[in-house]
Amino acid sequence: MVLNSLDKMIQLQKNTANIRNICVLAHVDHGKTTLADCLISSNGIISSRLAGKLRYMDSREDEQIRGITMKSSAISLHYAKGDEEYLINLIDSPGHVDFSSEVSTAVRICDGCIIVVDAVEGVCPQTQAVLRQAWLENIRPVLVINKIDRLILELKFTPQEAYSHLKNILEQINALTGTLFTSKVLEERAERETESQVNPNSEQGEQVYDWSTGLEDTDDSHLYFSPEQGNVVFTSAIDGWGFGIEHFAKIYSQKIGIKKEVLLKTLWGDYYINMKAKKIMKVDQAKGKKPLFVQLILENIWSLYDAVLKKDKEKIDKIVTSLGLKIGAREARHSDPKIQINAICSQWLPISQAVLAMVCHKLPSPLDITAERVEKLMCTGSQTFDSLPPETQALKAAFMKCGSEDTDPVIIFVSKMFAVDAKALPQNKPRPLSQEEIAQRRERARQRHAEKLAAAQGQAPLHPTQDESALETSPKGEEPRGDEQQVESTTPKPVLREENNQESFIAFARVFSGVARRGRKIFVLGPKYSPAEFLQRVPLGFSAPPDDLPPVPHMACCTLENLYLLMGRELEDLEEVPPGNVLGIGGLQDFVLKSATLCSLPSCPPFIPLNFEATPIVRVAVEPKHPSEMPQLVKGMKLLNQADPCVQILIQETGEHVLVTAGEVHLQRCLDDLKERFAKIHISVSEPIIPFRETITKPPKVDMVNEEIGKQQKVAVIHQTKEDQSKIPEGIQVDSDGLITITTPNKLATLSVRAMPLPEEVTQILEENSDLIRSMEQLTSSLNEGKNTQMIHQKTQEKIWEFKGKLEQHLTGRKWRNTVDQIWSFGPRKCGPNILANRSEDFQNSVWTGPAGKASKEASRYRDLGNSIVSGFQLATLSGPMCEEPLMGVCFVLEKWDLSKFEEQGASDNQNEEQSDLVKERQGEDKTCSDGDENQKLQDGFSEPFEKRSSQKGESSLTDCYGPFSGQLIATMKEACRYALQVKPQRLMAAMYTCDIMATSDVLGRVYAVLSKREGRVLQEEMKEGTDMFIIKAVLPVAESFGFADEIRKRTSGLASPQLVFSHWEIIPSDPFWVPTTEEEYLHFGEKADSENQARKYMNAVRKRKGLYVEEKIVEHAEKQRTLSKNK
Ligand SMILES: Nc1nc2c(ncn2[C@@H]2O[C@H](COP(=O)(O)OP(=O)(O)OP(=O)(O)O)[C@@H](O)[C@H]2O)c(=O)[nH]1
Ligand SMILES: [Mg+2]
Repeated sequence: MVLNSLDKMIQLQKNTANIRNICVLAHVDHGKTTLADCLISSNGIISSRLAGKLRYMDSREDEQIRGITMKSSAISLHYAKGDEEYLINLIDSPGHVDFSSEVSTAVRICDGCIIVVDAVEGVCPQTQAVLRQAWLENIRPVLVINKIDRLILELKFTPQEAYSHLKNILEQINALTGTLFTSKVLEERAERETESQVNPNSEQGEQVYDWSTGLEDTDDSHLYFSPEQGNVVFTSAIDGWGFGIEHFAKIYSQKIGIKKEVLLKTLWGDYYINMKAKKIMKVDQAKGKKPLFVQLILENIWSLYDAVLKKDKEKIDKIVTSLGLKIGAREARHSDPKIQINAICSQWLPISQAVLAMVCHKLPSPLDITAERVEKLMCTGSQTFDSLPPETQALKAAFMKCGSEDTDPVIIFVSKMFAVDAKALPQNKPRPLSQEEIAQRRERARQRHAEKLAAAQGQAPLHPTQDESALETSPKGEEPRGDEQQVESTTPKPVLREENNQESFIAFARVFSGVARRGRKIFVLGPKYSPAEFLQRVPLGFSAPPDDLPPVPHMACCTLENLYLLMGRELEDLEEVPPGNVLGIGGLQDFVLKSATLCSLPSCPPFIPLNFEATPIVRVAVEPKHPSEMPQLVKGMKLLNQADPCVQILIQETGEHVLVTAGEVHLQRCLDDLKERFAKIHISVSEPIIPFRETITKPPKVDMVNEEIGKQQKVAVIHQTKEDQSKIPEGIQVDSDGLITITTPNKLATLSVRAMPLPEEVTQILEENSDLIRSMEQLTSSLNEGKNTQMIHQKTQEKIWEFKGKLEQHLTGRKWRNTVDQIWSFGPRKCGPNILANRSEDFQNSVWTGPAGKASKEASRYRDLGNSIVSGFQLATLSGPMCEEPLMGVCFVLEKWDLSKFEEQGASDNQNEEQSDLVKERQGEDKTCSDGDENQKLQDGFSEPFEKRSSQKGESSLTDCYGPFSGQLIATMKEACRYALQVKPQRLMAAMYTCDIMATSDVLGRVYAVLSKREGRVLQEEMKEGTDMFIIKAVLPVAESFGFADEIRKRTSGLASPQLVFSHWEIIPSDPFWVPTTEEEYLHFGEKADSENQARKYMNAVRKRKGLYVEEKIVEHAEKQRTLSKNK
């Protein structure tokens, strides 16, 4: 029975002060969904007997089978305390790392969160991650320490031991909060410092840089978790009980006559009670006094468990009567002690009361949204709040007010789109039966039952009664069967049947201001939308989107069609949703891909993008089993993309359809969804595609057997040089230190390029600042286009300087002199971890100076050609020579850029302008001859001396015959970069996961065995205090990770399970092109060196996948085979 009618919920939605939007966050399997079950059962949506077993919020089949949550879902609950009634919008989130993007979508639309920690496992990696997410979104957390029963039943702790263990967990989690807080305060302080440096007049005389002051001045006591503050409860969700110390403080203040306030402060902590004096004293360890928490709380719980487990009926009865509880006869007699415990404890210490009371008291309502959070939500990229247009800044007040009047702007944030079966939508559901219909049905059922009874007794079936035949609507007058009838009444109208197979998308959203009304027109703002740009184009002065709006980039207009109350597995229709509520919105699928901001005013900025912890890294190519089903697959992939916040779908240049997912479990879920829901076809899936990066290193000083290279005689030097020469075609000059000089096919320009490995720190800085580099690039291009809309804000400028400073700090030494100033571009895609530095004297341009000023025609011509050089560099960094994977950590230095011939030609073109007709004619003649030349060039490379064709006439014709000059420059630059790489020692870089494994000591050995088999490296091993659990931190190549989790689980019989998160790229030390060259190497590896070369194996696998040429000998030892056959 559902206690709360829809009307009640609608009424509660209007009282914003009593709304709590909360999500449940934790490490995987710490009991979030079980806790949610308990809270839901308090509303009568599920029976309390099923709470914890049903896992109601895990509505998908695979969630139930695997026992883990994969999607976050919301439910609205009612909670009454005293006179106050609250509406709690509860969101259950997944704990598995693969689905951490679902956590981000949940956290964004909440004001508070419940952090659940398993009392045995304590703080785990995902606990840290979710706590950080909550911090980043500025939402307030409360703590639930769950699974206390495990301390009693599994670890067999005494109450005293349990107390110390719980204290320990609290310390750990508070230490984490402390680190987050400290880093934030220091960051803010540093910001203030820079501001005062920029503005020296504002704060004078502060000479000493004192980091501590910021921390000392800031009160942080409210941030920490402590039972006396009321933000911690202890629970056992599976047994249905939980308590905060307030509950016991109230009881004991009456029982022992000590003030409740005093008890509240002392029930947790090292205090004991002197019963005679009725005084509370500090615990003196020597006297063996027990803390109050142990004596008054834990011991009672322990003795109850003890009594039930020992089946001590007398004691149980005593406890039950002393607590004044009424236990049903069925539960009291039940043989399973767990059911008895549940029955007693859930009455004694109802978990939902404890948790919901804490939520309502300690977590903020939507009205309490802080100015800091609002500003953060409104400022995308490197913008600051002050740099927003005044109209936009004014919206901050609307956020803070969270008002529901008609004049308040409507602001809604859609954090994800989720798919539901169109059948499940309220409008497509069969309408509920009226009272009369129900009565009729009941009557019919009774008659059928009577008939059955009669038949069983051997009597002839009764004829339908007059009454019944009148009721039956069956056209043939046949006797309708009960189940048929059932089907008929629950099947939606035939018109909708077609839609039944369809998925309908619902936006998971929250109203931040104003009332969302059905039928209301609203702007949909994409993440790149800029209110400043809009305000320039369209004057303000309207509150609803007009129909004749000129098209504005990243903005669309739509009507709010269907609004829903999210009730876990169900949706309820709503007409309007007041501010501060979580809701579902139907009909947005054509406007919103994954997330968006909806607003009634165009001055609203898009919300900052969700911050995802996991990077999608596991790729597979998919194709339909039957080629004709390709269109379904493409459509299905599009739907999947929309339905998952983190999956990426790509169509590669090779035509492959690729899915990129966060991990194996995520991949499996996506494939299942694709097969069963979105595409509904059979698909074949490739082996996971493992990404690599290509880079170069410094030449090694020692060989493969650790002998110094310089001292040895190179046995295979001749062989080696031959190989090197074959890689570089003739016509390209390579000097001894790797400078490549190459001329464009038309011989008009010559480029000299060198490749150098960047120091590791620099690559890291580039990776970390890719957003900043992107905004620098956007600024430059908008300035280039002559737009001046985006003024560089002071803060952005400072960030750029800081970034430059960091680069300078690491690029020191003669080799790198002035390199930072010469940086011309980053690549690939203009923001990657590779650098193009321009050392040529003819044309100076760098990323720091912005675009070259609007100068003469000459300069702009250079700029255009410069763009070609940059494009060539971008192409070269996008796919390297080893296996066409992107480059990383390489600096290309353009040493010289000789355009003199091109300029000469340009000058002569000017001279010849008057005789252009004549020239055209001649070009026609020359084309034929130069075509021949081109063929020759293809045959013998660039060997043909340029002088042969150096006549004025020839040159101009050559320009045309090789295509546009800019295109030639791009190709030549790309070639130059590739060759420059090939003359250096090349290396592959592998993607690495960090892997956290929790394991008990007896399976530790097996975990290590699996790790080392898969080339994992253990970084750290830590024992959890008070348990025999170990936490192992390791790194593992992504390439070796497939099936890793399963293997670990199997080998340890499920006692250990790893969590893998992408962390960084690492150079694979072996050289993929390695062949033995030194004497020692020959001795050690033999001439063929057939021992396995990991890097070559990876490289060849990638080349094979991409259909590139792979140098492999199919018959390795032919002579041996012959000998064998002879001997037969
Ligand atoms: N002993 C004990 N087991 C519990 C308790 N709460 C939950 N469990 C068990 O822990 C397991 C995981 O519970 P879930 O509620 O699915 O955990 P979750 O945090 O939702 O897991 P994910 O959603 O996958 O992250 C289940 O087998 C539960 O029965 C508890 O209080 N005590
Ligand atoms: Mg769950």
